[in-house]
Formats: sequence, structure tokens, C-alpha cells
Amino acid sequence: MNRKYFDMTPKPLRTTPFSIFVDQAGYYPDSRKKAVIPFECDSFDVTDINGKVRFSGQPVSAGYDETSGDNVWLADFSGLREAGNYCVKAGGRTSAMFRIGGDVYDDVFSKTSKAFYYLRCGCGLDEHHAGVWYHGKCHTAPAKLWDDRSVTLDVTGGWHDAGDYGRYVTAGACAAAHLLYAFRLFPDVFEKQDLNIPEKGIPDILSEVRYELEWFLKMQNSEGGVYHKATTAMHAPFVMPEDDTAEMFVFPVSSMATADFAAVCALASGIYRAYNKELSEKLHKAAEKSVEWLDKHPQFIGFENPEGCNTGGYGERDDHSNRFWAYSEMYALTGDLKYHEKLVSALEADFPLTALGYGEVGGFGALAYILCKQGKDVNLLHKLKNMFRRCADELKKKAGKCGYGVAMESADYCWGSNMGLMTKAMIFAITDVLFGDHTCREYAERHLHCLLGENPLGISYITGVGEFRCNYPHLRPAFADGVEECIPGMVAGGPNGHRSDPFARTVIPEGTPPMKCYADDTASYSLNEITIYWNSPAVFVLAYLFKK
Ligand code: 9MR
Ligand code: ZN
Repeated sequence: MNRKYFDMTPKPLRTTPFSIFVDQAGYYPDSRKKAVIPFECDSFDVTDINGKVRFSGQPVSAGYDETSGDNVWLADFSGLREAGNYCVKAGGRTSAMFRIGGDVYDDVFSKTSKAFYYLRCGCGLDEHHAGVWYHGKCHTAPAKLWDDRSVTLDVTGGWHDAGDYGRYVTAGACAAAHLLYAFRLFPDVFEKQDLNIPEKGIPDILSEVRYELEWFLKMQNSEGGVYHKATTAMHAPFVMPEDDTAEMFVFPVSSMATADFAAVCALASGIYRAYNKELSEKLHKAAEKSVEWLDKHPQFIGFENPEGCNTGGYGERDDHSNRFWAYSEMYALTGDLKYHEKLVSALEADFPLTALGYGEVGGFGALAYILCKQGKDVNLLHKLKNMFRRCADELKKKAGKCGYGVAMESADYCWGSNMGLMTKAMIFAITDVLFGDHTCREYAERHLHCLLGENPLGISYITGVGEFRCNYPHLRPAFADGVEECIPGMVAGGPNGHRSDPFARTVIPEGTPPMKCYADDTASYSLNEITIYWNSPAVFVLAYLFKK
């Protein structure tokens, strides 16, 4: 079967067969464990796979939850610590099967980390490493500069951004930064990880990120400016990547791409120094060249799609946070005071200092400064650290108001809401690391539980993980490969109250509570696409929670 043609006819929505909601990957033995029950009942049981009752309790009301539109009750079974497979049962209804054990996140950590390999562009995926999801070499032809078609460039490599085959520098820098900071803060959990990828010798996650870094390096021009993106003019049809043979273009330099490039190359230079000196030096020089470009071009150079192009824009309104991030990473790498001056003056602009996104990147710049070994201005250090603590405190309050224990308000359910869910969990992880506030761990776990099925749709938002999981993301190869089981480890964008595509508006009635505005259907790009920077924060959170 080769389903080459994409069918937008609404299909009946698959709905969860479960009415009690749990993390379908499971729970650590010593963690708090709470199933969410959206109906009133007097008691609940936790049964093992032979149907034997292993724990019983009384659900506690958590009141009305605005984001799901339900009254919810919590079934706390934290007292059950024995490893095994279980279900929660109440009022004649049941949850999905889940496990309790010390290794419950091994599989999902491995799959979400491996997802980047499946998105590699330009190399082809062989059966040995990709299993049934192998495919041919894609996007290998030379690209043309959009603004001067007489110039051809080699920009092969890197990861496909998402469900589309575009490659965008700011989006890639964000994903790489999540992964590199995860490695930096939790190196042990990556040292042992075996992702079955072609490269050997250094931790697999670093080989994987290197694949993206090598592509970044090709996106820098001779003056140090960095091209914003490499894509075809229009999004490809739903074909395999090797069948997307439309002409590839390289779009103009933006100051955001240049700054993010400098930042991530500087960050990577420091990390790869211990593994590959040559690469580390190459990254250092490239970063330096791009910050020089930034100095020469103090004005903001944004990006908007030119006429005749409909691929991703990733436009930003300003580049303040990007410049701050670049100077902060350069200072962290070199200790050169000229970068300290520049990062301090970049801070005169007003932007969020805990943001870990693809547009607002202030949190990465803050982390660079906080974690670096160079001399620091103590007041600035405290200010930046306390931003994370204050943010975590705010998020704890919000999480307390939500029946599912996540710091998500109605407005947070926008396009790619699962990124918000995971970057909030990152804030908890970072606050735990910086302040030793271990209460953060339980909050981060609840955010992960929500992603993995403890949500009002009872669905795991990660392909290949959980008994009832998304399987039909808006992801070209997953559609075109004819394989029923989706490429595993991909995080779906998730619920989006705005229902920002025609399919979503057709199948999800207006007024649906935002946490329920989701459909596992290829047609819905605003609910069910995948992207590298929705996967990467999940990897960060899993690395934090991972138990050795
Ligand atoms: O992730 C982006 C989301 O936050 C925006 O709301 C949306 C609309 O501008 O665009 C998303 O980014 C898409 C990008 O432009 C192209 N590749 C797929 C991305 C995910 O949908
Ligand atoms: Zn490709």
C-alpha cells in the first residue's frame, strides 16, 4: 500500500475506550500516583493483570476543571509501590493499562530521543537503523538562493522541521538547545543511551545533535550572516521525502537566525570540546563570525515569506532575546568581558528571561550565564536565577487550580500546546537543579503524565507509547510510507482551543473545552503535527526524571 494522496475528508474520530485517565507509560514506585476520574464515584480499585484488587481507596474531589470542562476526582494510589501492570477501576469503568516500576520511562525516553534520527534529511535511513520506517536519500540537490538564482549552495543535512520537509535555523537552534542543555544538566543518563544510530564513539544524543549542527554550518554565509531557512517554495504534497523533488531554496539572512546560530554553536563548542576538538573549534569560529556580523548589523532583520512561498515563516517581532542568548553563550564559552558588556546591554530591552521557545529564547541565555564557569556579576546572577524560581512558584499556583495538576490555563491551549506543557516541566526541572527544590519533581512528573494519557481525552500524545496513543500525526513520511504503525517517539502538537485549521473546525464543535480540542488525524496540522522542538523539551524532561 502506498497512500500517496492525502485525503482531507473527515473520518470518524477515534475516541479513547477509557474513562479513567492515567499515564499510560506508568509511574515510578516511589512517586505520587493519581488517576483522574471525570465522574462521581464512592471508591476505586487498582487491579493487577489477573484482575486481583491490589489497592483500594476513595476518590477526592478536585472540583470543576475549566480547561477540560469537567468536574474531576483524584484517585490517589501512591501507596501501591510494587512493580507490575495495573488498571484503575471505578463505577464499572476502567483506565488504560499502565506499569509501576523503576524503568517505566526507559522506552519513552529512548523513543523520543530517537525521533530526531527519523527526521534526518539528506542521508537516507537504512533498515538496520530505521526498521520498517527506512527511506531513500532526500533533498540532496544543490539549493538556489531565493534572491539570486544564479547562486547555488550545498545545504544538505539537518533534520526535517516537522510534518513538512522544511529546515529552519531558529526552530533547529531551539531543539538543539533543549537537547544540549539536557545533556549538560543530566549527562549520566545520556552516556549510556543506545539509540541504534549509525555513529559511534560519543554519546548518541551528541551524534544526533551534530547532524543538525553540520547543517547549521552550511547555512552561514561568508560574512557570518545566517540564512533563515532552506525549503522548497511551497509545502510538498504528502509524499515520501525522497519523492519531494521540487527545487530547494535558501531564504535571506535574518538577525534571529544569525543570533540563534551563534548561540547554539557557542554552546555546542563548549560541550563537544571533550569529545571532538576539531568540531569544537570549528563551532567556536563560526559562532564568533556570526556575533561579529551581529555587531555590524545592530538593526533587527526579521523574516517574512516572500510572495510565492508558503513554507514556515518563523517570523519574530524583534531579536532582543536572540542577541542576549548569543552574547551570553559567547561569554560562557570565552570569558571575554566584551561579551559580558554586550549581554548586559542586551538586557536593557524587555523580554521574558525564562522563555525556552523558538522565538523567545531568553531562558537559554539566562541558563548560559547561570551555569557558566566565568566570573559573574552577583546581582545579575541572582536576578536570572530567581526568575526561574519565581516562574516555578507561579506555575505551582496555576497547577494547583487544574484538575490534572498541570500549569496550563485555557489560553495555553494553542498551536503546539504540548510544547508549553513540556517547557513548563522544564522550568520545574531547572528550578530543582538550581535551588535543590525537590518539590518541583512531582510537578514535572504530572506534566509528563498529562502528555502520556492523564488527560481528558485519555490519549498518549507520543506515537508508539501507551495503550491508546496518537498514531496519525500530520507527518508526511508517516502518511506516505504505507506502514500502519507510525514512526515512534513523535510528540503531537496537542489540544488547540483555536482549532486553527479547516479540519479541526469541521470535526471539533465550537465551544469545546480547550483541553479537549484535539483530533488524531493527519489532516489537522494545527492539532496533530509534530516538530523537532515539541520533541526536544520532552527529552529534556525525561532526562531530568530518568532514574539510573
Ligand atoms: O509551531 C508553530 C506554531 O507555534 C505556529 O502557531 C504555527 C503557525 O504560524 O506555525 C508552527 O510552525 C510550523 C512551521 O511554520 C512550519 N513547520 C511546521 C511547524 C508546526 O506546525
Ligand atoms: Zn529531506
